[in-house]
Amino acid sequence: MPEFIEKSNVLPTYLLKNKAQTNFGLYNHIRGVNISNGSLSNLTSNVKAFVEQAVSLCQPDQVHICDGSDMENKLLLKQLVEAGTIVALPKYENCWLARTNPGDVARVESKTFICTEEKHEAITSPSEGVKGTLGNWISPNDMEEAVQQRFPGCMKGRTMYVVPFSMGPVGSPLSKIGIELTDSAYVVASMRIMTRMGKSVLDQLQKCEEFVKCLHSVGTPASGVVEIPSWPCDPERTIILHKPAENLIVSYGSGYGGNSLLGKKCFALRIGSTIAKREGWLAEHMLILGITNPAGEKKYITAAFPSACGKTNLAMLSPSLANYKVECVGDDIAWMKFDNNGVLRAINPENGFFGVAPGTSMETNPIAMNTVFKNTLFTNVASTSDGGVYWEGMESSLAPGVQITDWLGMPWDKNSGRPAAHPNSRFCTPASQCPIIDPAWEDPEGVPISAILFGGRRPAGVPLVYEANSWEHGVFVGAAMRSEATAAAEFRGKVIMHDPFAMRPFFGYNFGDYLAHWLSMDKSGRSLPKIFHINWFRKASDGSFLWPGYGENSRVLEWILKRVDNEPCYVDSPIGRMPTKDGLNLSGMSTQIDVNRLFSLEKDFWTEEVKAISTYFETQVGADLPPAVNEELKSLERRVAEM
Ligand code: GTP
Ligand code: SPV
Ligand code: MN
Repeated sequence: MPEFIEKSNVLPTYLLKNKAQTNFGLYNHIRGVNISNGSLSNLTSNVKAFVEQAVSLCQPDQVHICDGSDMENKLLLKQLVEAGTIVALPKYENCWLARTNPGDVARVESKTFICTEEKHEAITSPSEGVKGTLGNWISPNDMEEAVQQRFPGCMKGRTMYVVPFSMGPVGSPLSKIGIELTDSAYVVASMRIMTRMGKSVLDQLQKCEEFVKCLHSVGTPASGVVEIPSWPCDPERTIILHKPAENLIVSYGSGYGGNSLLGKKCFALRIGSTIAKREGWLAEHMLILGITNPAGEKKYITAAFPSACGKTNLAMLSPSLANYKVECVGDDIAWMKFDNNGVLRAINPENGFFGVAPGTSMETNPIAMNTVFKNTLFTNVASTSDGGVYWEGMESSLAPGVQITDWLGMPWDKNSGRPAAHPNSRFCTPASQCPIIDPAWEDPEGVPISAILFGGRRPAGVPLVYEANSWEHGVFVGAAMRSEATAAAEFRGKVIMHDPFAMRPFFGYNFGDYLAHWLSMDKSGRSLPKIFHINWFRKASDGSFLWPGYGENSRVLEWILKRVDNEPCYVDSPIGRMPTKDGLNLSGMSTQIDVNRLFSLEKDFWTEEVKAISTYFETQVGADLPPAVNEELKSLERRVAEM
């Protein structure tokens, strides 16, 4: 147990209260450090204790308790401009561009750890000589050591911000609260967009004491030399630690995305999945959308695709099919729980979109384009001489004569031979600005889910869509997911990686137990959503996509909705249920579709696929694999053998 947390847990409450009372009114400080904004008296004793311990450890120059107000935000943005961290984008209203240290541009899965007493609680046991890929474990002692090697004095000369935030609408029975302590004003400004942040959360904490402790520092390299003062970080010693037993997250060395906006992957997925396991619900890397058919019937679906594989795009779909309407509830994370009527209900715990910029365009995602040009913090995109932004895909909206500066701050043109925007550059924008935000997106009860989609980038072999035969088969399909690596993580090259449930980087506990938890959802009296697998990314022999994707994906959603209504528009195949010959509506498509290739199932491919899944289960999951999932594998193997 890290010493600074242990202390906070053993300090008697009356002592803390007395201390605060002595301080308050005379001078507003905590452990001798001045509080530059906010008042200690607004913090519950638990929060106060957490802040005190972190102040002792990190030794900031001052403490700023965030209230989430406009004025506070303006002040922070001004400071960020003065520090050179962001620049204004005068072409738009209240938009800003941050350029990071080029060594700090994505999540770092290899430096992310789950801390439990027993290794087996956190991760599966790979076979001898095999490197585990389903998460990293750290012992409590090693975590303590990692903290002590990095955090003492790490905020000297800096401000520690106290960021109270709610994942989910403040006060919803499905929501959870966190307190992030950070030395990055960029993180504060981003958290204000991505979560409900500020005073209302402190008020809510007076009613429910529980919160997830999040400690974050961008750090300083061991040499003491900050290479790029506008973006301090310490890539060499970056580490992201999670201790589920204490609802504790400690992150050091990176200011980027999922490494530093601790409400997102660290809380809503890793710690969230452990809370969900305990409380009997699901915390998943899934978008949530509502779709209304021409008859006016509305259903909600969720979909899990790995990072940079199309969640934001699907969540904001503009259907090419006439008289269909898609509305967005969330683009990255779903918290789902069966209600008393046996209906699975989902909330989006986030308040904004941290979306991949490159590839977003008026042609592919006009809804996102109509969302992001006000009140948005861009990171690592290119900028234009008329005060705007630019990235790959925006070619058609570029005004003539405009000069481009790339994400590194260098002059750029299309002959530069490198991308203008970093492939993992992002927009951070309020969800409420999305023109198709669902009317129920903040419903405290969540929206009812009819279907769950799994998918990934599969250039070969995997058809456009198929349906699982049962809940167990669906859990197997999720467990067997694979996808081509993207720039959202530190991996290089186009290798096909296993990414079960699109959660490989985000499991908070043993993957075998996670599968068992999914299987346990199948209880009598519940209406289980149907499960599907989709692949927008199958390629022809010339390397082009066989399916145009984006708005045309509405055709696949239509088939899925028909299947949810039990229409007999499917045929059985060895891998699951596929659309009948005229089951998928392809009428009026502008491009010629090679339907046969798009849906073809090849015995050789699937024999290899079964082998790969089997090896993966054996070497990575081993004895932790629930028998029901293994049986699904065996019956797929038999069906493929008979192909
Ligand atoms: P994270 O935010 O990292 O979790 O990513 P995401 O799953 O939300 O991915 P996103 O929707 O941002 O898509 C990533 C990239 O996939 C974009 O650059 C798109 O161009 C591309 N993409 C999305 N949908 C489609 C599609 O239907 N077809 C094709 N070919 N590409 C797509
Ligand atoms: C992802 O990688 O899945 C993201 C971006 O959504 S980050 O918040 O950096 O994890
Ligand atoms: Mn994501």
